[in-house]
Amino acid sequence: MISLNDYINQNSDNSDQDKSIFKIISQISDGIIQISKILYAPKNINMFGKEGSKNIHGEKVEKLDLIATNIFLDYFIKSQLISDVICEELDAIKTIDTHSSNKYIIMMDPLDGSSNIDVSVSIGSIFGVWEKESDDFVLRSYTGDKQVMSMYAVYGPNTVIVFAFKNRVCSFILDENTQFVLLNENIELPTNPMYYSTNESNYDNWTDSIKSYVDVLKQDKNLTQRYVGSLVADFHRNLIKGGVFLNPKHKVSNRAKLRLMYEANPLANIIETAGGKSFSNGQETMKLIPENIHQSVSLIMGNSDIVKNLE
Ligand code: P6P
Repeated sequence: MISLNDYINQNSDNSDQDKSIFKIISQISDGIIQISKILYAPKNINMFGKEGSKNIHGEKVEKLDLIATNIFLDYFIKSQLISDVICEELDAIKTIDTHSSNKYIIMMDPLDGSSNIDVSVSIGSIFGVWEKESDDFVLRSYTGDKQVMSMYAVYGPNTVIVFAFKNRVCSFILDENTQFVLLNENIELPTNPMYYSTNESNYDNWTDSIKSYVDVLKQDKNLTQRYVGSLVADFHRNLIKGGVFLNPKHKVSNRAKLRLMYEANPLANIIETAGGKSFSNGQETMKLIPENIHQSVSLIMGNSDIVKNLE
């Protein structure tokens, strides 16, 4: 079994960027291990449940949302590599350390799908890493295609991390020694996709082009419908088995649900590195010019031969 540390030693070219990014991967992984321990063996079940406040999106905050946020922020401070963090649970960008050597910006959803915790459905953590472009933070500069590394954890029957770095997608699983060991060193989307994934209760809110597209997917005998309603769980299944995931915008209000900076962009980078495509708001997801740090977008992503840009 190859541990994450072994993998890093074998694959780092010892450039400053490789050393920095692999250190960030390692730090995030340590935070994921801590969260995994809390989820699977909580010291105190009072760590679960609603915290009582709502986040900027009006969503009820789970206690674990804030615990996870603080765990990762602590690791980012310790890394001495992170300048600023954008986080679903923080209203504004958080400056960690503007020291010149701290030259990366992290955008994260620390615990996505946390409303599923109380029904024991898989949840995840999502991260996108950009090199800081200048001393002043200009959001428009941070398009998804400039990510240096993208990563997620899925807390399911086991804890798995997946990251896209150096033009490859690889995965590791948390073993009995609480160490991440290599699962797949080069994930590529299967050529025969198995699933289409969307919340069909929103069907009447979709544009005619989305409705027609999903109607075609339903007729495809090679596809079956699978939808968990937890983004990382749905994404990970489709990355491994092949398929298309949709969370379209509302045909009238134009409102969308998923966040560009710390959900759509990191996952788009991973799926496109694995050979797929990702579209949001009628464009390639990673080409979208960000307008605000918590911007929501539609998301259609999956195997290149079945995913379509429909908005
Ligand atoms: P819908 C969970 O609350 C979440 O943010 C994502 O994890 C998930 O993919 C999405 O919402 C589900 O959205 O439209 O199916 O309710």
